[in-house]
Amino acid sequence: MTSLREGAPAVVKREDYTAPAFVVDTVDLTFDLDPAKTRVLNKMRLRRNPGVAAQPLRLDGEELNLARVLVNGAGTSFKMDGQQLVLEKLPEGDEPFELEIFTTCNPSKNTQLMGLYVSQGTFFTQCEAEGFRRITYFLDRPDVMASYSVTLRADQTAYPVLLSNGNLVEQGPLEDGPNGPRHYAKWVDPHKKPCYLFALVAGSLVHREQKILSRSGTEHTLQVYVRAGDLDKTEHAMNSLMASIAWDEARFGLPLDLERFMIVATSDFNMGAMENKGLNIFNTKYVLASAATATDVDFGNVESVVGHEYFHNWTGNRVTCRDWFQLSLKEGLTVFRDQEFSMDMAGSPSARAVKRIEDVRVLRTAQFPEDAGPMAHPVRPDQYAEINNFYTVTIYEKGAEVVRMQQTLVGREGFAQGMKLYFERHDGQAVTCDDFAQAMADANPASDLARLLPQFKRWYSQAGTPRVQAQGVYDAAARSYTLTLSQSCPATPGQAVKEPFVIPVALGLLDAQGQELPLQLAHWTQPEQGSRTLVLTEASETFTFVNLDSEPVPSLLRGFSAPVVLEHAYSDAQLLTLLAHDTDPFNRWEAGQRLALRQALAAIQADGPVPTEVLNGAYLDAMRGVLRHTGLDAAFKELVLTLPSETYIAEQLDVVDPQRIHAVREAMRAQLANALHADWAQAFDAHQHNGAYRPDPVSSGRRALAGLALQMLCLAARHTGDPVWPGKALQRFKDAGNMTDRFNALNALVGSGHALAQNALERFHALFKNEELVLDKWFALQAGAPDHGGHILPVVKQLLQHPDFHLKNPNRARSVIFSYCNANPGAFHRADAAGYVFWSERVVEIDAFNPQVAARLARALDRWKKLAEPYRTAAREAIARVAAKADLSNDVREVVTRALAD
Ligand code: B3K
Ligand code: ZN
Repeated sequence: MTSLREGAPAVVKREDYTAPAFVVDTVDLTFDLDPAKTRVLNKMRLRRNPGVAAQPLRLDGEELNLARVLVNGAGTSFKMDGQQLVLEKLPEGDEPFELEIFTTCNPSKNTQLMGLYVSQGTFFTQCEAEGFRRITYFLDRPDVMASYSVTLRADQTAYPVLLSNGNLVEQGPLEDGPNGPRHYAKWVDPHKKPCYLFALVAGSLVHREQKILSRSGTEHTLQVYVRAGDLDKTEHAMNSLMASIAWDEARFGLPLDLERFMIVATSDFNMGAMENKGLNIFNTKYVLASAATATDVDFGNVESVVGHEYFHNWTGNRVTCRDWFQLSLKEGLTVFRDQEFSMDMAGSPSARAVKRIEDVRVLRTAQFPEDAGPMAHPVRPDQYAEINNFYTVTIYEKGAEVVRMQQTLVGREGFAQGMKLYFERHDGQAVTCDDFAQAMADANPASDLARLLPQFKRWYSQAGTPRVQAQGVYDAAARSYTLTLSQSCPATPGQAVKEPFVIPVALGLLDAQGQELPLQLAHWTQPEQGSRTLVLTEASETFTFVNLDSEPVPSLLRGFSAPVVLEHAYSDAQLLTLLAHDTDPFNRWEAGQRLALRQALAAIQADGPVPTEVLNGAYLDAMRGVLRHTGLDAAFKELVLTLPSETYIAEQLDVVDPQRIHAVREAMRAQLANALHADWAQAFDAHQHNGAYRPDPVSSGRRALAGLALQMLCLAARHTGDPVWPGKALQRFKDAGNMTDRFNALNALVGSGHALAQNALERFHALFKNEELVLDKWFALQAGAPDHGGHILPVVKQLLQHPDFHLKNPNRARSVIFSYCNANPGAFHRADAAGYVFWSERVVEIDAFNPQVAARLARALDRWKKLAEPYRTAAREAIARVAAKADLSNDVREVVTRALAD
């Protein structure tokens, strides 16, 4: 992020890439750590890059005070060009030379949390994407990889722990300073790395340690550092790290390449975590977990984020990105890897499907809107004004789907071979998305991926969510079923026309009783059992299945085999068949979602007031059937019985009236609550006891279903006035032996707007007033609760005045402001525009000290153009008010400029 706050932000283009003019071989950093004035001595050994024409050295820097520049030990002339330090008089030729730069910076004033900053008295760094330039002048780009040694010097009492990347090679006392004893530690990283992977931590921390042996018998030390008092919440993170290490070795043959691997937690962090080589820095939210303070979802997130950052050690760190346009090379691939890890950890086919459904839900509720909005960009973008704005669901989650499709096209074993070739070719290099896909194809020369590679790569270059239309015609006389698949992709900013994609469509056919039918395409001699993946490459293609005695029910896009919108004119009866019988659990769930969605859309688009009966009897009976089913897992039932979100429903409409969507969905929830009352009660009773807390898929699924049941029972009580279930919810809230049950009970009371909720909220606050992460939940629950007559915004405003609310802490800001603006559409979109006014004020307020967080919040109105009046005009005015501010960061400027573009 740049602090340039005037004029139009400069746009960086992928096509302008040129290799660096200099190579940095070694970097030797010495820090004298002081919150107000940290001194940084940066001694580098550089050479001119042989293949590049001789030119001045331009080093990036930001908010640094420059004191001294020496070349080969002697003073030299230099000039500043904007934020860059330019050295023109450097030794000619290929010989290496020494460059010494001495700067100071002020970590205590660093509210952006990029570069070197202080959180609760401890120093942390965050360098990705362009934070290293806030620490010292450097060639701050990922394709400059160097060997680092780092000496940290600090007061011993305040900063007893001094950490950096690699191995600790020396430590000891220094002469006393004005604050008493001082000490130092020297770290050497054995691996070359780009500067975005540099890290240091200095402060008063405690740690959990674990020794492990890798498959080859090498010993490694694993450490998790936290504040004193949090050690009892680190066991799950350590277990997750050990499981990640074992998994990467077993599945991909990738071992830990470091003697020591450290994770450090901080409460002040802009995102989830950071994969710095050997020294991962984490938001506490993704490290700390105990039964008393974390929910099952939190436990799952810790496992997946610990895995994600660890997997970056190979996919990101050993092989990194040539430039930031290639970000998905490491992020899409690493998300794919963490998804696979979580699935393998989950074990049973049902638990794997639950994870897949959850991932697809994220993709469809967050990435599909992004792909259809003003910030739409390809998985490998062509340009950006601010790279931090491109850490998006498209780069991450759609990028992971693009990797997943490659696995689908080459098979699981072929994919492992492709990974092997990728590392053989590129270990130690900074490469491109093309290099990855090429390795995958070359390792599988006979695969569809190799055959279709140039076309497949359109997934990297074309933005937008493709739509696949499926039409089936059964010919009784010919006993054949002809399936026509057609694809199209809407225009996105800067891309009016799209070429056809390579779309793997996994499918099966069921008979009317739900039995899986053998598949036989017309040209096959033999039928096949089970699923088959068709590869759609043309705008439209026809596939004819033969030997079918009756019209089949197609189960299309099984497992969500491609990130597309699938349109097919299913009859209700066909969807009910799929919901009841499909062997593919994803499509079983999807059938239920489609049934609910079509009824929601009918009620939303109908004239007149919102009906109380939105859901038909067949759907309610089917849901009852799922709830009572003895063969389905609780976790899966919970997913099926959860209605599509308001955001997802909105995406299906051309014109969005958020209040009508909210009202219709609330009516559906109420109907589901009332109509299935006895079944919910039975489900709650059957799933409420789970023994000693363990966050495994089976017991967490049981807690999830019990939680949903309780929510439904309290919702029904709101309509009937029945005091029994709210009373039971309060009791459970009090008695619960773990945070999941406790929070679900609280949520049931708050979500149903019951009078007992207030009392429970107060107790909850009193119980957990010293637990930051639990307080975040407390804030988020209130800001994200279902709105009744506009009551949430005043609640939100009051929460901002709460003594525990701290705007500068990103987790806390997110817990209230994002929960309201980004995650509570029914409360945020108000006819009086007060939600938008609130949003615009907060964007500007936060932008003044933390542009990255502000720019995320600024995305809340991305889809304003779809809104019905009066929301549309009011939203545009709110965005225009933000855009009219003269001193916006590049980050927010880019978001609002794109939002207002035609
Ligand atoms: N690579 C980091 C994200 C850095 C974000 C910089 N704005 C975390 C991750 O994806 O693992
Ligand atoms: Zn990542």
